[in-house]
Amino acid sequence: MNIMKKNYCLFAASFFFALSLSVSCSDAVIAPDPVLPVPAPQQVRWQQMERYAFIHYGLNTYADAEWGYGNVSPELLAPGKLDCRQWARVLAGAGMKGIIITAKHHDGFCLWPCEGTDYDIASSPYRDGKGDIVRELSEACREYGLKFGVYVSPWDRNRSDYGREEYVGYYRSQLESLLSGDYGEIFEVWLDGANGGDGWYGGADETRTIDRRVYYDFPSIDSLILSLQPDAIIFSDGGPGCRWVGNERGVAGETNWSFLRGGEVYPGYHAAGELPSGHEDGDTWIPAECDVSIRPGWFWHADEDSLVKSPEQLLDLYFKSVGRNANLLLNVPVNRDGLISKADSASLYAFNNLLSREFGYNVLKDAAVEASSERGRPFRAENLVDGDYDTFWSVPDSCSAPSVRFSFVKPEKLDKIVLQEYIPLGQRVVDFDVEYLSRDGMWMPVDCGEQTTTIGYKRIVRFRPIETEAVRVVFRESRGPVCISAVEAYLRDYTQAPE
Ligand code: FUL
Repeated sequence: MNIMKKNYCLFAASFFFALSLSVSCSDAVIAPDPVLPVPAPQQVRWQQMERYAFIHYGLNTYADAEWGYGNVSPELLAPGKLDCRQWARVLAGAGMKGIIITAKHHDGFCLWPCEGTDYDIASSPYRDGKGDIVRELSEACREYGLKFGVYVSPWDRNRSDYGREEYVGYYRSQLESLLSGDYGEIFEVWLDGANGGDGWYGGADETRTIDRRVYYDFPSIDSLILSLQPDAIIFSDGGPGCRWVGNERGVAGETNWSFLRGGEVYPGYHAAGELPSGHEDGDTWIPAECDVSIRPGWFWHADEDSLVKSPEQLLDLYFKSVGRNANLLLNVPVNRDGLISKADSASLYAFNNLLSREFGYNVLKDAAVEASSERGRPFRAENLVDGDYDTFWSVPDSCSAPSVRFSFVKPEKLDKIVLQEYIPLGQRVVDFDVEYLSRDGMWMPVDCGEQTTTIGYKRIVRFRPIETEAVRVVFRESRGPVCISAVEAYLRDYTQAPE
């Protein structure tokens, strides 16, 4: 349908636009009813963070491993120059809004002094066994205005009791110690889907299989987390706070619904192919998060220093995650000195500069805005360009396929458009088109090479640069009247308002 859609008759489209402008839909000033499911307020705040960093660091950093077996000595953790303030400074400087650290990865080693195990930082030479990297980082995050989150692997390849009920009690006590408030507010708790397999298991050195659906009793783990940190977003393959995007390349679906069918997706879910787009018929708000590493591995390896993603690659990931209604969780591993390497910080800063070049000046700010229909003054089309997410343009319930047009005094150049739905009332848009007025007065589709289906919290449509006197967005299909918070348009390296 989508390909066919691109071949529609332009004449008919222009006729439709002219017709819809002349039809006056009945004026209603109450906001549209929500279209379920809708996000919790903390999910809206989380989505507004857009991009934040992962840090993978631990014994794997020294053992040159990705999945530690759980048998490496804590003696290895002896970073000469470890400085959590450097991590926070670099990441905040690169525009990240928070940091999530591997407090415990699959090897079971804890970066904080953890009761119930001696496979932790207290057994390492770091600060003579008196260190606590979770605390140091949480304080550095506060200092640099970043939110702080923890990755706490359910799988533990070190524990002798892994696979038995006792282990689940131990795991819960770990969550309690991390989330009880000692480390301040935690914005996200990351529950990985890798669960069970071979490991050291206290010397048993064997393979252990658990039933991923029932072993941990995840619903009660979620309740425990939320009882301690009510605003925390819980990540897992199936949420409940946010979901895995289904790949580790950092790429969301062009069509991306922020819903899943409740209770269907669990950590280690078999049909990960459903996750980039979500479930269109889902009944539970579970938006996507794109986790991806700046290097091939999640942990630091000397031989990957030359393989750090370039600023242009990071920019592309931004468009394919944040630009497709997902959040970007970008991993930046800390090296053996206990620092973010220069290669990584250089790429991150340059990526941040590229973003400023991409989004320098919103050319729609000076445009005349004209909608095919409006739902009364509080929902007028000018809300699209007022820079306030909480005001939005909407149309009467009876209006289908509305459109909005932006006209310039003189031709403007642009190469991308940013659209935002007002998600507190639900995700609605199913199908839309971006068009521009050609020199001969025809409405032409922009050349974006992507499906223009869902929008959600944010959708960025990049296209071959155009020069035009007007652009318009036609909302062809929607689950209820559209509620659009913002439409912006940009041209790379265009940073000045016109004279
Ligand atoms: C995966 C883990 O197995 C990797 O080691 C890494 O932590 C990544 C973010 O999630 O599932």
